[in-house]
Amino acid sequence: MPANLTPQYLKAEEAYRRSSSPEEELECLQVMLRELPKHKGTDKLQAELKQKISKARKETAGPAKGGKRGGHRIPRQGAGRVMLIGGPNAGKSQLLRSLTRATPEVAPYPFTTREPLPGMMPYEDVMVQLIDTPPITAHLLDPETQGLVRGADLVLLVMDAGNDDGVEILQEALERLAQTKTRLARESYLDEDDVGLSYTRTFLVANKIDLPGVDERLALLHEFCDLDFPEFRVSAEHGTGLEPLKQAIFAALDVVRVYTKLPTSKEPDYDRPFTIRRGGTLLEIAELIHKDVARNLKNARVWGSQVHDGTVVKGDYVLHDKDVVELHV
Ligand SMILES: Nc1nc2c(ncn2[C@@H]2O[C@H](COP(=O)(O)OP(=O)(O)OP(=O)(O)O)[C@@H](O)[C@H]2O)c(=O)[nH]1
Ligand SMILES: [Mg+2]
Repeated sequence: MPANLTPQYLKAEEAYRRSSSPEEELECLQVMLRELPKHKGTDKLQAELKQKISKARKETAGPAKGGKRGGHRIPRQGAGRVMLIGGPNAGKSQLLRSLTRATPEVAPYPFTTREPLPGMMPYEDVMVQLIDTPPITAHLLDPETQGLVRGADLVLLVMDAGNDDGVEILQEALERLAQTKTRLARESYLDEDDVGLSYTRTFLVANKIDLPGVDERLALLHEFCDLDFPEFRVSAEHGTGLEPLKQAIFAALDVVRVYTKLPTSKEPDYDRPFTIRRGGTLLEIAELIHKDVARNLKNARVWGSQVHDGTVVKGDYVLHDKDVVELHV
């Protein structure tokens, strides 16, 4: 890893991984190139960044603008984006049905889902975006799905643990992904030595545990596959094991909820919290409300677990889960 990467570089890199439009990608790449320490050790990285910038430029200028392009058709919504991926017939669509109000087609034969389809999963007082996808096989990997996985906060790798071919089908999907620069890991990161290589944090979801033989199949999976993802056992159809999965999904997003209140009202708006990454500041909340609020922010009063009630803070104040803030512009 090249040494001395600035906080600005790392921030831009994280934004690049999560970007949802070519324009955003281009902007992040330009910051990355500007912030990259220029010396022999970063020559390769510099060249790669330049290449990506020129590619992103073409994409933002090209006729495809605004059209369908890998992963950018579905806008980001809610506290985070979670992809449901896996081999055919694993129960991805059934899982989306069980966790959200979306109604994708579920059928007892493979290749039912043809394109990514989002749904919103309620968790406590926030919503999380889940996206069902077409199956991945040795010969099939939908480019839009691949793009979405790169920018996602979390992947649920769904395995059919109720059928004997489940292990092999999952392995095939993993092998297909391993041939691309979009891979799965315990934590999300970009490979520093190969900017295109992106890893997305993943949970293994063993589905159909209402059927017999699940333990044996999981043992087999671990014998043949060196997977170290956190593991959840569920029956999407019967609703078994979904609560712990939901909790873990929310925890993995690593967001804090912030309730805003007007100076004139006694109570904050408890129905619709804003969510930001843990470690985020008051200024980020102001930006979510409106660019003008961010620009004109003087200070805010905060009620929360970490401060005395009504403490006055500035834009760089780091928020905690369930803080209530009253912004003054
Ligand atoms: N027994 C059992 N069957 C399930 C469960 N979840 C899904 N199924 C069944 O498995 C079959 C496939 O489910 P889908 O949700 O369509 O699977 P998919 O992964 O979306 O399949 P593709 O769209 O082809 O990739 C259907 O017959 C479902 O009823 C479960 O928890 N238990
Ligand atoms: Mg499906």
